[in-house]
Amino acid sequence: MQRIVLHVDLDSFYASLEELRNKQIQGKPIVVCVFSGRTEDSGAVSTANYRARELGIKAGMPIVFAKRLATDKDVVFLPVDMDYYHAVSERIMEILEEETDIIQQVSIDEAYLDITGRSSGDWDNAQRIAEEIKRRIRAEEGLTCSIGIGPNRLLAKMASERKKPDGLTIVKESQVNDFLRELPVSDLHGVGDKTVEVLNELGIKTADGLATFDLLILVGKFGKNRAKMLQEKAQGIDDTPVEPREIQQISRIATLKEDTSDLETILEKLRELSTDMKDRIEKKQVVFRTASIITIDTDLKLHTRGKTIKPTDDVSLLLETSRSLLEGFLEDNPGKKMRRVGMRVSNLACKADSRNLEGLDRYLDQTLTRPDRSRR
Ligand code: DGT
Ligand code: CA
Repeated sequence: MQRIVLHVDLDSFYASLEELRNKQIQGKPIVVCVFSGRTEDSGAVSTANYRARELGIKAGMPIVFAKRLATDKDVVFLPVDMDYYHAVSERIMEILEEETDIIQQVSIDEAYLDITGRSSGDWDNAQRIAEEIKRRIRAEEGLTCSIGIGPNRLLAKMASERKKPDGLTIVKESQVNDFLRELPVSDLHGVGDKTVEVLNELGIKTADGLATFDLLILVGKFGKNRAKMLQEKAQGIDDTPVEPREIQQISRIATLKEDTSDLETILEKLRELSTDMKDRIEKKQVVFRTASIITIDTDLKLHTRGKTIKPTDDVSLLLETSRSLLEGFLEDNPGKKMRRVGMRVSNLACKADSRNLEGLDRYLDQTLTRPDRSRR
């Protein structure tokens, strides 16, 4: 069957998320920064939305430079809020998980999906899957993404970069040569600036130029393995499998009907979420050792509190722990109203392996409670 891989990449991720939660900055150029705190503007740009990119502002640039480019323009500079980005990222990955059997998340906003089985190796089916993913991410999270589809990871990744933002690019097996023909070597995924410099010195500018170049000369410059790898890339060859990583945590979060600090109202919402959590815990065949609550207050600040318990897959224990964590949180934050609440299990282990964990726990319990005979 034709192998089909899909690469999903969210558009200007952090900046889009900032825009999403604050109506007042919608439509403006937005720059999200990591402020190092040494001086007011020391630090670097983490990302810029596409309007800010039009001004020349981009990731990695010192904030001072970006501010110079923004002079006299209505540009919004904001600090990163990683908790918020991770919470949304997790939900997006869950959407992707539901749309495929094999997924490998490679960064906070990027994942490869092997959809060979789902699409039955058919490109039209693959396109429909990609359209459904785009539709869901937009409907459920209000975000756009760019998707590339190809016969392997390398081509899927390069296809997703071809049209951004909100793109969908398909490179079928039969279109690979056309796709690569005039592609600058700098656009080959995994080929860095230094390599590009050496290739340019050799007069190699495009992927097809690289693919047909004398291998012996390349070996002389880069060594055997790297030279071979470069020529394979230039031909769009890549056998790397999409390898699912072990999931680290499972969480659910939802918006309350109205902002509240009432324990029972919040618990009611958590009970609702727990049915979904139960399904996922069963589906993933895991036990958890840490139970947490997540709350987002009316200032959109995210708070989490967690507790380590004995390995279990019992959601009623999660609810019980959530209640006590929530009681403590509300006590420490009197009058603070919540907008969104959620729960999370982490410290996961495979159910199949959990017997060993339980055994270990029992062993530790016994050793800790057993009287110390040596002193008698
Ligand atoms: P895109 O994909 O070109 O539409 O734009 P982004 O912003 O999604 O860029 P991407 O996919 O390379 O990276 C995803 C997020 O990772 C991005 O929103 C912010 C963060 N990030 C990217 N590059 C840097 C960087 O150089 N420094 C820091 N601190 N964060 C970065
Ligand atoms: Ca991105």
